Amino acid sequence: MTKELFLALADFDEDFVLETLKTRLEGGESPLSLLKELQKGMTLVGERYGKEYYLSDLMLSADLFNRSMGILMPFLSAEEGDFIGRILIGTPKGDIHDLGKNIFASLARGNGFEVLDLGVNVPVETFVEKIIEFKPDILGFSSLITPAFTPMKEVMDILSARNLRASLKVIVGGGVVTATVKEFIGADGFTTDAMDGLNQCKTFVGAG
Ligand code: B12
Repeated sequence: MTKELFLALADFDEDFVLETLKTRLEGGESPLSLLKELQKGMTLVGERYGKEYYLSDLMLSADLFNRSMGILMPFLSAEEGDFIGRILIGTPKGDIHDLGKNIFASLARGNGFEVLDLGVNVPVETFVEKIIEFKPDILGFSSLITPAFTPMKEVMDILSARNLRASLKVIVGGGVVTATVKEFIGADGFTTDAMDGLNQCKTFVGAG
């Protein structure tokens, strides 16, 4: 029996993962369904972390995931849509996870959004300054660790205090995000899936 892709990723079976991706893409499989399998593999790495895996294993998984995305990305961002809106995105202060953010940013760019990506570990004030400068329709936070929830709330509080909140839609994405996080920071949407996030963003700008 052939090995499952998500298991191969979590076991760091690099040759198998990269070969399987190429073969299945050539066979006409949807890059989005392959992405879902890779994401499942990363979730499994997360579950193994603290048991049999260490920080070095998280780093290994990130490296293999990036190589895999090198193969998938050209297929994911192949479509170029008409301009439908602007998204400002970033990973808040204290958090350096960016694999999912980068995927969402590419997907959004390939679907007609102009995206300004502030990167990782973004200070609260930088979010606010760049929102004033770039005037996005949507603010997208990417958040993978719980300590990053408070800085997001701080950004939101400043936006409300300066009357900048009403003209923006806000979405928070990332593997650990739930409806509770959305409520805590006062966002309009949340997601753990880039495609679902893209659909929410399209609806926000009336292009859904
Ligand atoms: C890879 C990884 C790392 C890598 C990150 C490399 C990188 N460049 O990103 C490294 C090694 C750096 C790392 C470090 C740490 N990590 Co880490 N990491 C992971 C792991 C295994 C996978 C995350 C990942 O990339 N998944 C794959 C991507 C594609 O999925 P995703 O991020 O969810 O993104 C998808 C969607 O959510 C969505 N999306 C993402 N962002 C956005 C934004 C918007 C706007 C939208 C619409 C959509 C969207 O689109 C993506 C595609 O569908 C997770 C496990 C997990 N369950 O997630 C732990 C995990 C997130 N890490 C964890 C921890 C604890 C840490 C460390 C504190 C470990 C340590 N002791 O130092 C540090 C924190 C460093 C810091 N200050 O940020 C915990 C967090 C627990 C918590 N609740 O706080 C997790 C959950 C592991 C665990 N089970 O304990 N980590």
